[in-house]
Amino acid sequence: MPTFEQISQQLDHQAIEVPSWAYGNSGTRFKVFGSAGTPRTVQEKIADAAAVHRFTGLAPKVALHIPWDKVEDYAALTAYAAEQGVQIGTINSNTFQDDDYKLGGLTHHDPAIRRKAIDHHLECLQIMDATGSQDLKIWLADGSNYPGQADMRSRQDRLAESLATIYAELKDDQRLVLEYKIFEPAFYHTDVPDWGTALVQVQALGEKAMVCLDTGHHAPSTNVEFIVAQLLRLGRLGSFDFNSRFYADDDLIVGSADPFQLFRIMFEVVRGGGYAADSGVAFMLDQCHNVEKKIPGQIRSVLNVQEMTARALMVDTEALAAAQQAGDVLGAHEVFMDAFYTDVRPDLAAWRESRGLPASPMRAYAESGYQETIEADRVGGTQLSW
Ligand code: PSV
Ligand code: MN
Ligand code: MN
Repeated sequence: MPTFEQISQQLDHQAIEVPSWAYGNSGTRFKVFGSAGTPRTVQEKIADAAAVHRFTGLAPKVALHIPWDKVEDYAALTAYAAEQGVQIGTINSNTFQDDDYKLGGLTHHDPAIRRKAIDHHLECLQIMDATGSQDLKIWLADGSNYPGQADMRSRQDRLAESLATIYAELKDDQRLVLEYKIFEPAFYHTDVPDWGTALVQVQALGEKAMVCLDTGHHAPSTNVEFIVAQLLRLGRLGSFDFNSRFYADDDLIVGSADPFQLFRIMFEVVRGGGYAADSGVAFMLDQCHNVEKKIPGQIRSVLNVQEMTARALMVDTEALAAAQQAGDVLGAHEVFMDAFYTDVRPDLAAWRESRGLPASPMRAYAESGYQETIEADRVGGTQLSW
C-alpha cells in the first residue's frame, strides 16, 4: 500500500465548494430553529464560508442560490468574497418556492410559466457573468402527486425544449449542470428522478451540459459509486452535492452516516480521473445544519471528504488489479479494505501543520473566538433561512 507520504502531495489541490445556504437557519417541515450568530446578509454567509476555508485550506469557493442570495451588485459581492479570501462558485437556480411553480417550472403545461422559469435561469447566467462562476446548477422540484395528474411524457419534451433555450445562452466557458432526485416534493413522479434521465437530457444539449450527483437523492441501497463510475466514464459528471443520509434526502454531514460509502465514491472518483486538478468535477456540499452549529458543521464536512480522499488515494491499485486479474475475490477485497481501515488522521494533522494550517481545524475554530464574535455581533436584523 502507498504510504501517506507518497500520496500527500495529491491532497494539495483538493477544493471543496461550500453552499451559502448551509450558514442560514434550516430545519424540517416541523420546525426551523433559530441560532445565535446566524448570518443576516449574503455577505455574512460569505464571511462564514471564508472562515471554513481559513481553518481548513479546503474550501476556496462558495456556491450561491438565487433568489436566496440575490443582491443588487454582483461585481461588488465578488470583490467582497475575494477580500474574504474566497471565490463565488456555482450558481443554483430556484424554481421551487414561487406559487406560479406549483405544477412545475421548466416542464409546466402553460408556456407563460415555462417562460418565467426560463427567464429566471437567464438571470442566473447574467449573475454568473458578473461573478465569474462557471456552473449553472439546475435542480427541479417538477413532478406530480397523483397518477393521471400530468402527462409525464410531454413534460420530458417541454423540459428538453426549456433546457435547450437556456443552454443556447451559455458562454463558452460556462456549463449547465442538471441535478436529479428520486422524489420530493413530488411524491408520484418527478421529471428528473434519476441519473439516466439527467444524462439523456444533458446529452441532447451538448458538451457543456453535465450531471450533478447529489449523494442523498437515490433510492435506499442504490450503488452510488457505480453511478459515479458510469458518469465519469461518459465524461458527464459535472459535480457532486455531498451530504449523507439515513433515510431520504437528510442533508446530514457528509461521511457521518456512512464513511465507507464516501470512501467508495472517492475511490471511483480517483479511478475515473475525476480527482485530477483539471477534471472539471466540482466537489460541492449540499447540507443543512438544523441542530448543530453551522460553521463547525461545514468544517467537519470538508475534513471528512479530505479524510476519505486520502484513504482512497492509498488503495494499492497494482495489488488490487493483480488480485482482480487472478480472480482472487477475497484478496482483492482485502486490498480495498486495507486502505479504508487506515487511520490517516495523525498524518493529516501533520500535513496541515506543514502547510501553515491548524493541526485540528475543529479545535482551532472553537478556540478562535469567531463563534463568540458573530454571536455577539449579529443581533438585530433578520436571520437568514437557507
Ligand atoms: C434539492 O433537494 C437540493 O438537493 C437541490 O440541490 C437544491 O438546490 C438544494 O437541495 C437546496 O437545498
Ligand atoms: Mn442538492
Ligand atoms: Mn437535496
